[in-house]
Amino acid sequence: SAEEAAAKAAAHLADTEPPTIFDKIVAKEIPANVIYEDDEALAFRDISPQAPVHFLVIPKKRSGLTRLSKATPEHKALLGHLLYVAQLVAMKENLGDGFRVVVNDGPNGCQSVYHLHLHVMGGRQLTWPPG
Ligand code: IU
Repeated sequence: SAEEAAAKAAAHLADTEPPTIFDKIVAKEIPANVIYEDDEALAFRDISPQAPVHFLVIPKKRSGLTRLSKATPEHKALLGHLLYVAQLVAMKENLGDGFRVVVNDGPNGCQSVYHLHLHVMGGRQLTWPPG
């Protein structure tokens, strides 16, 4: 459909944006404390943890997802997979009492790395609302 073609074109355009430090982590060009990996996703500990457990889940291929708001219908399966991995690794990290998943989008969301990533935080009583 025309809508799908437009979505494909948009995804291609977004992928022409410069690589980020997360591409180097995926390529193992810079070290990271990787705690989970499969064909599509990587999870590693955040370098600046905001909770006793704080890791990031990212797609290995950015696939145009510089930020969540770039998602198209083609990304639905990948987005579902990332959320699935978030809880899988949370359970491996003994966060059975609860945890939080956050996606910062854009300037107002305080996003700093433009390669989609889910923050997973836990290991203490979290508070709500976040700042
Ligand atoms: P943000 O949602 O884009 O603001 O989050 C980026 C996160 O990536 C932030 O929590 C950083 O501490 C983290 N991070 C990292 O773990 N390793 C790095 O080399 C870089 C950032 I640069």
